[in-house]
Amino acid sequence: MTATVAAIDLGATSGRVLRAEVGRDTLRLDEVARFENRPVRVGDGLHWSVLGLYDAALHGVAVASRDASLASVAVDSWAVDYGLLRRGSLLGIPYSYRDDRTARGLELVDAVIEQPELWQRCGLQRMPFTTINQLMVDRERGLLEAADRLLLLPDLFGYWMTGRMVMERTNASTTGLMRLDGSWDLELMQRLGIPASLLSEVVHPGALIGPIDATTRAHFGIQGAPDVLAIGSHDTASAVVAVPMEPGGAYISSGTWSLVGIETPAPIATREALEASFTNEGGVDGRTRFLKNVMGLWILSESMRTWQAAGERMGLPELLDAAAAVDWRVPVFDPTDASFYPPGDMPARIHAWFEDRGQRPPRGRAEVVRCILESLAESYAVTLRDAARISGQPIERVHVVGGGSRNALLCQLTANRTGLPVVAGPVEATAIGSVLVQARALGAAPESLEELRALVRATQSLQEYRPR
Ligand code: LFR
Repeated sequence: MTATVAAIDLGATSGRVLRAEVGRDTLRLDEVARFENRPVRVGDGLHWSVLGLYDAALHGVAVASRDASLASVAVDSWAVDYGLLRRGSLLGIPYSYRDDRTARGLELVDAVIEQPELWQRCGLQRMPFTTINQLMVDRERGLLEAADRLLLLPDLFGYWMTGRMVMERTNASTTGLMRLDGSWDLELMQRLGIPASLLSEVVHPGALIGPIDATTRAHFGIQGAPDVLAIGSHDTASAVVAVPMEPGGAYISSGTWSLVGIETPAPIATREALEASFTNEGGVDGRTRFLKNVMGLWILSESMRTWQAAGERMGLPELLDAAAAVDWRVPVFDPTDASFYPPGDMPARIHAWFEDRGQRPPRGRAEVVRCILESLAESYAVTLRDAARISGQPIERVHVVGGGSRNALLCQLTANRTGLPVVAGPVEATAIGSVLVQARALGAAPESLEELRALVRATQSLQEYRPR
């Protein structure tokens, strides 16, 4: 038996819809829609075009539902961002986590609770954009007074499709409002003045959210009556499901961000983990994603954008070839520095980073690209060493999944700097994690994560890089 299912995967720079046929020995995917995602700046800040994304995604589902009977659909996206609602209507336009109001949010949270205590409770890496910080800004601006619910973006899409409001567990774990054991931190919410009435019932990956309602199906021309299922709706949670790893394996989920870490049976909320800035996010099947958010190809894509605006005609493949040919040992910078979070002229920021420290900055585009990739690879290597030391789980092999797995230079530099073999692929790990968990819920795919990963290994093309 196989199941035909669809994944809506929203990334910070693009979204896509994939249709898949999944069985015990089958995993075939095809992309049916791809669309741009660009946050839009208006007077009060940087927002996501959620209606545009919803429209493009549901038209994609309609395409996926033609000439195949779709059993289910699921949505994932980046974490932390949300919509506020009142009596079922969305209030305002959801903010992008890259809006700089988050700096104010951090201050507001810090005034109530100190970082070590917060860490003990939720186990999350200190990041400016965590939901809890954003909510404090909403509160200060009086927005929470108007709201009676909060839905993270995949849950908002699920609600729009089905009429049912839920909060999926893996994404909920990125809000800062959830304790390490998966319960809501009601006491903390009270201290912060965030009303608990904003929360909805928590569902776990695999749960049925509900059928797509008839009005929605008719509006978008969706054939049949697919169900909306919960999956790891935090994109990184779904990506980790599809990492074809075995014991000793670590992962880098590489896209706009690089999420670097391991899977552990339980959270690790030790002082060492706090000091090394690790996060404990909820994984599918109750596992923990013990990882660090190490920035990602965002620095490169923003650099490309800056150069293209200045008339550069060389595309990414040519620039990567030129970067591979750079033959001096370029210096490295710390890509996790907060100065690289907001959109803008990354080459200038990199230049300033070295100048401020009295070091020779890279010159020319090829050197800058090489410098970005070497810096990312170096921070991966440090992070993986920390992950192994703190968890006591030895790391023998590194899996790179997501868009960055296509970047051969980055994969090779990662192998060199970690001294470990790197296995690259699959590129569409997030969508694969979504369709596997859907198919499993429908009884068409194997039960354990280990078997699901074996299915990925057996069906997807993977590339190995040896350290040089
Ligand atoms: C990756 C990701 C990361 C999260 C960041 C912001 O797409 O979901 O896991 O830290 O985006 O939400």
